[in-house]
Amino acid sequence: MLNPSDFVDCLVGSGIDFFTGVPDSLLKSFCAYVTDHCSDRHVIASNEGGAVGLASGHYLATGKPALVYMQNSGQGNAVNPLLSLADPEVYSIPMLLLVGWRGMPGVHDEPQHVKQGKVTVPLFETLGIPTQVLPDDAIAALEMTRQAVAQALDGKRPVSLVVRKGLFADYALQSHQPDLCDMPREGVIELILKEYGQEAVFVATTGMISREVYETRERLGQDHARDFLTVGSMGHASMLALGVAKAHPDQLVICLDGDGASLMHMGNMAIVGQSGCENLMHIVLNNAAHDSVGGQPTVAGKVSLCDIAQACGYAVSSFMPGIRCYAYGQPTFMEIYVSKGARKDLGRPKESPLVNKALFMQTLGVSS
Ligand SMILES: Cc1ncc(C[n+]2csc(CCOP(=O)(O)OP(=O)(O)O)c2C)c(N)n1
Repeated sequence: MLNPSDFVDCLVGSGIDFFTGVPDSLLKSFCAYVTDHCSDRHVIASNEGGAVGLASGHYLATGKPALVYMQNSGQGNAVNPLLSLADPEVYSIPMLLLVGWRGMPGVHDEPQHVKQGKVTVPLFETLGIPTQVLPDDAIAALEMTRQAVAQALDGKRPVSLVVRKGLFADYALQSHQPDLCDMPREGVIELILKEYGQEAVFVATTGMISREVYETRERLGQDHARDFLTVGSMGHASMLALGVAKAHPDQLVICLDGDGASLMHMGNMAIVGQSGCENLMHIVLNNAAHDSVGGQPTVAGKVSLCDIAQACGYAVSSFMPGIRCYAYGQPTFMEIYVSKGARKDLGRPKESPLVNKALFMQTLGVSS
């Protein structure tokens, strides 16, 4: 097992003292350690492509490579700047990528990680990025890290290290930001489902929000056919909801989003805001954290998502039980502050994504 502090010391000793990325559950200890100990040299990016951009700027300004960490789900977000900015055939910018390997072949994982897990290493190979899997032995892992940094510097190129589940020794985040509100997210989801659960169809975002929607439906004795649980594809739920809302103008469509997810592809807010779909309600459950992968902070505690939504063309509204808070001639936006954390015994959807899709389409009267 690798101690996150030893890993950071090794990076610093090898010439990397700037860290950026998007948190991942397999890198939870490492992300928590840099959040606690490297605050002036660490930026949590909104998406993995942005982190590659930031690392590139850091190199241009200092001549030093940065570390970019991500879950392998974020490879897609990073591909464009890796190929058209940092690649040796373009600006040739050294950086080290640290990539959590969800869905590693042979290790059981959630359905959304299986395909990504299979293609993680081949995808880097196709991109021409030298890639190695960090071994479990700490000394060997540190040696591989030193060599990878040297390779990035010598070749002036991105080099990646892939991280298996359980590599990092436990380290718990110390610097928790205070909660924006003491209302648990699952309690708010219950209120929303009690109010709109049988009237609207729902598109829920990646992570705990989808799992809590599923569990709350079970608890309320409601079926799951009105909910599309976007288990992967972080940041795209609002556009998915827009696709449904445009095709079914008489159907209320509610997107239940997270603050991390809405920041990840915030441009979607401008498109949804200008869509004119008054049957679309976009609700962000804001805990100012990437709660589902370890609670690392987002900037959403200090950024007014409501102001942004209003400027994008949404009607900003509040959740009021018993009152229909939508259909203002434009899409509705609600930002609801919630606390961090979830039940320890929170379950996962029992149906496969394919079954979820078929039931949801059936609800919309479409055959799949
Ligand atoms: C492209 C991509 N990057 C990273 C992840 C890992 N990930 C899963 S859930 C999550 C945090 C989501 O945070 P937020 O939307 O604020 O919801 P919360 O978990 O706080 O309810 C992250 C980073 C992912 N699934 N996809």
